[in-house]
Amino acid sequence: MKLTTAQFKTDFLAEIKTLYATDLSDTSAFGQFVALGHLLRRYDGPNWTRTSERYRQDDVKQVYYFSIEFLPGRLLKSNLLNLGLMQPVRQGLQELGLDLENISAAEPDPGLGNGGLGRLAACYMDSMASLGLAGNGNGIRYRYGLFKQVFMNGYQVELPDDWLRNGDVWEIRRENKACLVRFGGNVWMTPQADGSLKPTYEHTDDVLAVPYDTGMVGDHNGVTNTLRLWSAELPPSADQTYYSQAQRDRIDEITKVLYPDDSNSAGQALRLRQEYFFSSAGVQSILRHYSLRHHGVRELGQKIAIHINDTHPTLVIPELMRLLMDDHHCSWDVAWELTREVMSYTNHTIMQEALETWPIDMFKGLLPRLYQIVVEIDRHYRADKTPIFGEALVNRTAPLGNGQVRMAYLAVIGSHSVNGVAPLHTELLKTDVLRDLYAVYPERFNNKTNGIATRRWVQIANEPLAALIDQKLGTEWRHEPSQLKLLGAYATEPAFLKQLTAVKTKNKQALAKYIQSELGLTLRTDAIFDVQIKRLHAYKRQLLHVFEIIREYLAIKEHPAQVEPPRVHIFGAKAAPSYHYAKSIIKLINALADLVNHDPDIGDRLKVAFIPNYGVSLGELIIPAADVSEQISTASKEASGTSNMKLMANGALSLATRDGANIDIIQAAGEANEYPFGLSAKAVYGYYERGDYHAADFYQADPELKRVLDTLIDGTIPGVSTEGREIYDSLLRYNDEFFVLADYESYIQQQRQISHDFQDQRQWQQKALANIAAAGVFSADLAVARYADDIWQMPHTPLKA
Ligand code: 7GP
Repeated sequence: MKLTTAQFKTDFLAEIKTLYATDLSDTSAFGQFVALGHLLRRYDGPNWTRTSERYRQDDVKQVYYFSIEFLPGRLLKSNLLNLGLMQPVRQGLQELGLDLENISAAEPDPGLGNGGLGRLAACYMDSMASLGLAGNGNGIRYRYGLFKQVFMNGYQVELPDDWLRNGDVWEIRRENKACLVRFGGNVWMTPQADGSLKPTYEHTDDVLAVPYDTGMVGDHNGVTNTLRLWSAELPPSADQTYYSQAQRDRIDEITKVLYPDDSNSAGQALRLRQEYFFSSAGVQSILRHYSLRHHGVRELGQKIAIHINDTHPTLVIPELMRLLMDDHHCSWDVAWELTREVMSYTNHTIMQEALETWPIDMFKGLLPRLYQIVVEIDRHYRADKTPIFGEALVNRTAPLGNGQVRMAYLAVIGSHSVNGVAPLHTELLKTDVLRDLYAVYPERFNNKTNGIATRRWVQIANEPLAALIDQKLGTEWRHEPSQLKLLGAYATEPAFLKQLTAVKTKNKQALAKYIQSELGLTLRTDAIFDVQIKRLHAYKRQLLHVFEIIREYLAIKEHPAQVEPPRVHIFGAKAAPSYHYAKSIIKLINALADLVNHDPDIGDRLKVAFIPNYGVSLGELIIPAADVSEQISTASKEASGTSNMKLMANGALSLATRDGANIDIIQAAGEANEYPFGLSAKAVYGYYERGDYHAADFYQADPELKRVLDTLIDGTIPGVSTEGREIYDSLLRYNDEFFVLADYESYIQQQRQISHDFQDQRQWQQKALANIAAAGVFSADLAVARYADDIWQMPHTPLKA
């Protein structure tokens, strides 16, 4: 949209007056943020209304992306960017004596997700709007997001994240669109005159699902889509006193707090209630909306796609069956055909413990009607498939088995598409995790490699880099990230490489300033910024990175004359509160940081910064400042990774195992521009098959490794006698589940190579450039276009691949 600086200033001052009945000098940065948010909503309002109207009038197919997590990050700057208002607003604020950065920092960052899965959902919302796809998000409006992490004496402490305390400027509460979700009680089916069955419910606990909508603004295209998050409330009732306090609490609890588990199934009745709550409310509202325009449900498959982001929303399958049969009078066969046509499922992990299952007794008690339907799905599956695949395989793969409802199997059986998120991951789904179901439905399996929103992760997070790219390529790359590859032409232009170094230094200074103020740690910006940011999990192997730090520490202590380029090791990672081992690693890193950072022999040659409370906003600060991107999971364990893509796009070189999308990154940027190492997935599976991994052999064979490991238990690192012993034992007594010791040597070798290569800044920046130029391949726009083409069958703005 067009907006002059002068007009903006007038509008902004008027907004301040209306909201606060005072003038600008009397407002806080947060107050200014709220006013700016209101103003942007006003500017964008016509787009949002027009978008919904156009979808309705043209009766376009709509996709509903169901996800129990969304991690959108702050929206102020991304809305400004996508509306094309960044320049006049920044300028106008400056003329008023304000700073956009300050105001943006006052915006709460909604932590409605744990990690990669939730952030991916948010990147995809941005891309759907930017592609002009009729894409809707559907999730939960948690009153408390993921816990706020602080460190006390080096230990992780979790504080509540009260992100809604001052309200949310972007959301619209739509009580008129609320629906009822039923739990518990009894249900029985009564035959009707026309031969159909009608359910009668008694003693159910009814919960009111109230939607809150947030506009998802497309990239300069006038499109604003909707992210709908549901909140659980007391149903409107004539006699409110009927609800006891316990009942009120039970309702309140449903959308109160996000489960802090990542790559782990949370086996709690409350989690199951959350899952059914947003699945049911979402599907009800889809059908209600659809029925406004259509008679009957025959066209459902042409007009609606429902995407199941990991197994948490799988109950959309039996819920759609329920509504089609009980409310729309479909036969089983018609309902089943429509359901499978509409549904598609993405798997995000191969970790066994993340494959959700629910005890049948719990499921039946909480969702009696849904249970009847799942039993029926199970019965049909067994009847259809046993003659072809035999009883053993069908028993292994049916939705009901071992006293459990098996969500992943239900998701595959009830969908027309199942995808993994990187080629290796999809391959492992076919050959390992979902092997038996792949035998039954080979045509359903496909790969959709993850992607990231370069708008947020380059244009917003790294303005200096974006401006430099503009100088060379113009601005088209901002809407077509694949054009980044044209940067390759400048690899031999020394002046440009120098500018790249200058950009990186500027970003390192910004991060160093933050670390100085938060951790009181002074950093050299000519040091190698070696970054690992992701959830704390044994398979992600922060521990391997720790061993490199110990090795560097010992090397400086023992051979002070040997000079390597200075290093800063930067971590950001939350551990699930109940994940004891991960928390021990946090304590170890903090204790090591304490030792290293205060040792006068070390000085500024080596620093360790564990930045607390990692999340989207901190990612935007850390990623542009990284030289090295640590992607060091045990091969086969990381489904894809997405921080690997964000770091690459910002010119960090990957120190990476051949796991997840690292493989594709290494291929896209070229082996020579990354630092691959370690066991392959095949080698890891080889160990599993032969059962001949002996971690202790590596310890015995490599004196340097032995020396490093011994520091865990010999008092070298003060304050970790318990944690050090626990970790040491996990490696040597319990045989190192994630092959840390097997990969140590090749990892260290690449770390040495990095220290060597970093000294030639020209060559280093050429490699960084190769990474930036290749990053366009991993644009979320391209990924979402592939979902639209292959899975959802939806037309969209064409993209130049
Ligand atoms: C993550 C995967 O661990 C990561 O490799 C991938 O890039 C990301 O999803 C997006 O696809 N998985 C989760 O965050 C998660 O919670 C458990 O998985 C269901």
